[in-house]
Amino acid sequence: MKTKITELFGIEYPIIQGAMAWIADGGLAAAVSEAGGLGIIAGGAAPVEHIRAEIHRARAATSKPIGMNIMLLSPNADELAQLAIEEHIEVLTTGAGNPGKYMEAWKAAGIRVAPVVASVALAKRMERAGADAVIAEGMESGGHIGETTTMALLPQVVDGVSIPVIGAGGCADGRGMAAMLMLGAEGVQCGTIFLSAAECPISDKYRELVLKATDISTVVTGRPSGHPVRALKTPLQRKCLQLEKNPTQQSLEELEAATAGALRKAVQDGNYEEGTFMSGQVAGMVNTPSNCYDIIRKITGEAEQLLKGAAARFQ
Ligand code: TUI
Repeated sequence: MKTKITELFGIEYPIIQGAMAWIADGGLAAAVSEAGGLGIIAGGAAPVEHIRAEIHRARAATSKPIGMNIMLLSPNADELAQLAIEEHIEVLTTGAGNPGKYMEAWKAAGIRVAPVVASVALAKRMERAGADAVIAEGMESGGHIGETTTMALLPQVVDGVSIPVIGAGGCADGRGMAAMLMLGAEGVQCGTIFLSAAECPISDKYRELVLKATDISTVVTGRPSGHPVRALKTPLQRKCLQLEKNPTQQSLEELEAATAGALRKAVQDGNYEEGTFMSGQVAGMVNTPSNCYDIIRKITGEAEQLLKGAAARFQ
């Protein structure tokens, strides 16, 4: 399945695994890359030496390209930016900010850079700064999100830049992939579907909640603090929504305290009461345990069939 993105990243299928903080480790990234997509190691949630070890772990498991993500709100973003250069990471993605100040050093090191954007304006700025591609992420996504849906954002970003665009948010099967390709994407980024993969290191409770989720299982909290986050509707998210109805300085501080470390509690401990189980809106379509190889084959196979048959459907 050749597109500008498979060419640019040196991969077989234009599927990028979303960087999920505390989740996307070297094992998951290697499994995705080995299956022909692009695996991404999430940087930021852990000390730099831990991320370095995860990169080494992925390198030992696959000789295919490996990506890394830098969450720009992370206090060690500067160190991670340097780590990517030292470890000869093939592809860097960024989230939750503008990576402009790092771009020159990354390009000089020969790294392919694809920042996540939630607006056309940032996409254009990233193109001018030298980005090789952008990832247009709609608010269907799990985790930290912007305000625009994939359906509306993706074609506008495609129209706004000349570099290849990867669609993100709302893709868990071949229909989503075909739709994004029709909107002008050269590839897709998927996160939530990989929560169903055997190689994904999440607690049993996390996997169970995603597999059981429906179309209306996610909520967005954190809007008053300026960092909206989509996650499964669990006791902590309900408490956040309640407190956000009448936000005061005190309640926002209370929220901040309840939220700190809540993702780790979900991922590692499966703590239903105190965890934040980040997930995209497609959780309702993620119903069966699988593995990275089968997920990538299924999505790309279905998309190819749909696109091949499209003309015949409307005669
Ligand atoms: O970054 C993500 N998703 C994330 S990061 C994360 S960890 C976290 N936990 C708690 C609070 C905040 C973060 C969990 N999920 N996706 C990429 C993404 N980037 N989504 C939205 C954006 C974005 C938004 C605004 C990027 C740039 C931006 O504006 C930057 C500017 O300077 O204009």
